[in-house]
Amino acid sequence: MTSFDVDPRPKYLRYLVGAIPKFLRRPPTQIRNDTGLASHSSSVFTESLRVTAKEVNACLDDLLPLPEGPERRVAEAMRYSALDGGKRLRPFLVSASADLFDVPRPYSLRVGAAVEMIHCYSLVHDDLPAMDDDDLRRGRPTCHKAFDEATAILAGDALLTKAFAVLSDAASHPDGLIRCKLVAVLANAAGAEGMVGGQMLDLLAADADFDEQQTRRLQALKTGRMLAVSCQMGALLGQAEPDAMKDLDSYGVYLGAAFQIADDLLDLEASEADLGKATGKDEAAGKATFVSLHGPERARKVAKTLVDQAVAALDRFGERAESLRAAAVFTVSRRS
Ligand code: GRG
Repeated sequence: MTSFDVDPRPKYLRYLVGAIPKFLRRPPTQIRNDTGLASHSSSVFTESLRVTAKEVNACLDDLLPLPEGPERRVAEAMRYSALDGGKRLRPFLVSASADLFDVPRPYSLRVGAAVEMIHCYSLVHDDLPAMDDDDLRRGRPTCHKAFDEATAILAGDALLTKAFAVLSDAASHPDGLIRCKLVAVLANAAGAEGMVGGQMLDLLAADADFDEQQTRRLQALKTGRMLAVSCQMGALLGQAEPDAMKDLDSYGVYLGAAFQIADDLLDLEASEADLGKATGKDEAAGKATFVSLHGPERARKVAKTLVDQAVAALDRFGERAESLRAAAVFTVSRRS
């Protein structure tokens, strides 16, 4: 059992539940109260997320050394942007998905670190004056404010390319074909057919009246793809059967959609201090979000339904997927 699989229930209860045929078991969502996870499960999840964040930080620290010489400056900017801060939700999804298949932890941590590098590059570039033009990220000056614009562009570029160097290294998985598949799925999710494509739509959205379908597509690409691919990469590491792979992918897609609605709600309702970044920017730019199209109440309901769908997609994994179920609930109950 890994630190993710901490089960708060007494052993006899776990044994009893395990002995009940799956179709007779209460669906996991019904175990929870209206506010999301029972507070104990929620705190177990928060602790698991914290433990993963610590492990991933150590991995990133190893993978991003500081060279001697004047080029050291770009490495400093990479470390500034990738270490210290961030929930590390994507690495958590990689390792919790990989845990379903008993993947050795060093592999899933490296793969999670690679995904986080891409996520951090996207934040660095998103904050640039040519994009969202932000001064604050994760409670600190954005990379281009702490360094300069050119260095921030290079730091983003270097984090992006480093991610693929990490995946192609045999330390990420001994099987070359699996490493190749990991590179391919991440490249597709991050590129013009995924996150970058979504960012393009996001830039266009400021001058266009996007309807619901266009808004959903934008968000699925910009935010959803990187969350969904994290689960897919965990499954690839575990050489999951196609059906299991498909279910984990569905889980990731539902979770990604719920995450984005929660992000839009936070943008509207949370404070800059809580989020560690500027708020209210989508509204100021006149960009459509699910919240602006339907209002916060309906958005909250849809987010909850998406969480239920994410949870239901995990049925085949039974008790072992409890940390992924908790992650889905966390995406909509988080405060930052
Ligand atoms: C520049 C290619 C390129 C893409 C940018 C990720 C992104 C696309 C833009 C960031 C803007 C944004 C707020 C998107 C909404 C969802 C999102 C990615 C939020 C940040 O993710 P968290 O909450 O952040 O996981 P932490 O800091 O915890 O890692």
